Amino acid sequence: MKKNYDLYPILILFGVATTTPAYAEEAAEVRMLNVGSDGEATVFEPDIIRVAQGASADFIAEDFGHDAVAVAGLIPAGAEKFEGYKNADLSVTFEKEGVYVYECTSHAGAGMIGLVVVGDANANLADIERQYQASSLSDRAKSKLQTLLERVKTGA
Ligand SMILES: [Cu+2]
Repeated sequence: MKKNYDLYPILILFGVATTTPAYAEEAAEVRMLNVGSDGEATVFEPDIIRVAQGASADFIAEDFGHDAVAVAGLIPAGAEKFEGYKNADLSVTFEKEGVYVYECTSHAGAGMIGLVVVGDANANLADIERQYQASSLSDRAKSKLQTLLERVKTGA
């Protein structure tokens, strides 16, 4: 009996699609905005993204005046501190598991920060909670970070 080899590529594609986690199928993308969809000024949207270990995220300079820069001491141990240029898109590949806190250098004082959660947040969540009060973040950024960390812990 002759086998129908034409079906094999379809079966292979189906296999890949069913074994890939849902969050890896969409490109992780953060927009840098003057005004967020909820009316808040100078925001990263969404302010928390989750990516698989080894996956990338794009920071899109949709409005002028922003950048995305990792905050020293508030990223996983041994992780590369990413640093974008103002008004430029940035693509970052995340090799180390854990939570990355980043800010916009121009609006850090206004609390323009965001989180990238790579794999399991618990890899360094306790470290960040212990260290962020002593970090270079502004008071408004610390206050926002507290809220964001709560959302990470509750999965919101
Ligand atoms: Cu900004």
